[in-house]
Amino acid sequence: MGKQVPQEIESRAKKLKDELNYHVYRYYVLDDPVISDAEYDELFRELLELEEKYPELVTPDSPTQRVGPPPAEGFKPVRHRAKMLSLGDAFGEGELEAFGKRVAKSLGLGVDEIDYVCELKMDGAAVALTYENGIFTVGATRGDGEVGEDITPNLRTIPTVPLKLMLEEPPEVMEVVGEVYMPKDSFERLNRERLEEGSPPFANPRNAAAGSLRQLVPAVTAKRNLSLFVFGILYSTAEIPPTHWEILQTLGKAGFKTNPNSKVVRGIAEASEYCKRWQKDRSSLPYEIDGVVVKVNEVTYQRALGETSKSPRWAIAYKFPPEEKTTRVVDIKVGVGRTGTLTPVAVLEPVVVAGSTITHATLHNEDEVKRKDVRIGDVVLVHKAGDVIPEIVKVITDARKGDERPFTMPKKCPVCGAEVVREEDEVATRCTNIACPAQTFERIIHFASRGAMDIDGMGEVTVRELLDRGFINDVADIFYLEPRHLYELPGFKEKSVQNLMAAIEAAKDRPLHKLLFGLGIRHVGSHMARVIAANFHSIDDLIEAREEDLLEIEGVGPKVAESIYSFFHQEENLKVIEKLKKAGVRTSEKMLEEKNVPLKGKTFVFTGALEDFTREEASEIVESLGGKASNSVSSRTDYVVAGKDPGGTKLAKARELGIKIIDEDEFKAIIGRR
Ligand code: 3B8
Repeated sequence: MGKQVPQEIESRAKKLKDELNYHVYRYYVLDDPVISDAEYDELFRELLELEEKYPELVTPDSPTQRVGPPPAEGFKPVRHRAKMLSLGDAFGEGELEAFGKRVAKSLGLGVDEIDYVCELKMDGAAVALTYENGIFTVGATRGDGEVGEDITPNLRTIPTVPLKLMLEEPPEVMEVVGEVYMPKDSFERLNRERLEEGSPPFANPRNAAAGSLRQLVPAVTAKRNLSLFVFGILYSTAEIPPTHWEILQTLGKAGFKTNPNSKVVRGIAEASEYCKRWQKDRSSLPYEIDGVVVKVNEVTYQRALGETSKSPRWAIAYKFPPEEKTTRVVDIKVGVGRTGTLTPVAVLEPVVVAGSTITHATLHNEDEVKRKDVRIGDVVLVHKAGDVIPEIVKVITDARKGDERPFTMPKKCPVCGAEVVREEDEVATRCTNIACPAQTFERIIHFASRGAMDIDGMGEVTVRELLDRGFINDVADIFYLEPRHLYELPGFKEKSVQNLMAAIEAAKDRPLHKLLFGLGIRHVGSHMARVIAANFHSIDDLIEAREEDLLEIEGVGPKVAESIYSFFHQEENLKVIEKLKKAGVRTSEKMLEEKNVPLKGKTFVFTGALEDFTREEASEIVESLGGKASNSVSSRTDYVVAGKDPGGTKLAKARELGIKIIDEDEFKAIIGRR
């Protein structure tokens, strides 16, 4: 310890911290400062000086800590205390009404007897903030809903993130959820600056907010003018108020900024009015919104309604209809996906739609191009809904000059030159070459992606380089890479090689559903992969499965069953799976290993004759359940199983050591065979 901190200095520092935090709150949360910037600066400098002299005074809730040191190494994973679900969407009034009916029906109430809270849906980055005894300790991104990234130092820089809750008796632990956003004007300024310095601009304020939160240097985040609206309590050791509205009030009292436009309404009709109003007025707001969130107000009703695996049943996101703009089709190119599907893509003159710059629009397939009659050179109306891929709504045929060129699907794969086919009753045109580099590339990218095996550093560029050098040809080859391979890639040095090797090693232990999703089986998305993994606990079981077995799973239809079955009956795929196993990639559920070892650490000794098993069989059963069978009684023995005519010495020894003696029936109960 350094110098002893004099009592009066310590209390002065505490007073300064509380006062400064209060003024940040007045300025940023209430937008109603009570002192001048100069006065604030003076108090801040005084605190800074005290902390320099007595470093013990630096506490996590000190306003001087808003720009602290960067995270030690990248962003660590943080598990949320409850799953951060995402909202189901309602497009249009009809779907909102349907939501209202579902809610009313489930609760056994009339549609007009339910109160809802309507909130503007911020188009930012969702975060979760943990407060322990009122002090901000951990802040994380949403991640996959269960595990996010630790971005605490960056969140600290946001003035509307309270470092200390303004509550008399803060809960022991509270995890609060909200949305970090960048105001429109800050976004525009940032992009102007980026263009000037030659950096690529952010496509929209949401990307700018998310990108700013993932900065490795908190001082950069601090300059981005981010803000936070909170909208819920994910977890608390304290009692939660009985309505969502009161939750918002409580959060406000604790020092958080909540959206001032939130409103309690009665019945879905009023909620619908609120949605319409903000759909019309959204451009008057200083930040981007992409809809309205409608939430059942009563917490007891929320609990009664519950949630699906993805979304709460008590809330819905009313999505605004997307903005539309016209632009010109410069070219129509053809991409090849991981299943070999040829997809026509319109190359557009860049245009800003709903805050994003759009340069491409998918045309899905040959029929779609024909149906819409999109030609190269056409003026088209493009539409972009939230974060989905931009689409061409229609061609402005009046704008045609006559020199527009129709599109024809190529007869050869644009990547490998192999024949392409289009099956009778299918819309997709496919490349026939299963070794087509485009497919291999896309498959590997998908396998390594965040939602799948999450191999950090296995991006497009790296995969391309590895493929070009012949270091990998399929997804399993990733696990056979050695540092010497990586050193050959441009830009790879000791640190990056180490990081990628470590990321690959870590990927060997992903849950089964991630592997299943990563394999890229047609019709098996990440949700379906979870469903399948929950029912078949290993790849081996899946290989053995018949289509009928798969069809027994709820949610699995003939299309999925057929696809899974045929995937696991293709020679190439089985070879890849074999290679994955050999490399030590986990192909079964970890749970399985734990579930099936109820006798782990338990030692059995048998004496006398058992009626239903030979001693050999009994020992095998014990071992199959993770236990041990021994021939002699010792202090490490857990059970002595006494059959007919037991030998005297084993029993005597057991009694002497106080070891439990059981009969055959009790043994059968333990092994679950009764
Ligand atoms: C439940 C409630 C997700 C959300 C929610 O402004 C849930 O409430 C959610 F599972 O994502 N972007 C909001 C916003 C987002 C959500 C929310 N409320 N105001 C937002």
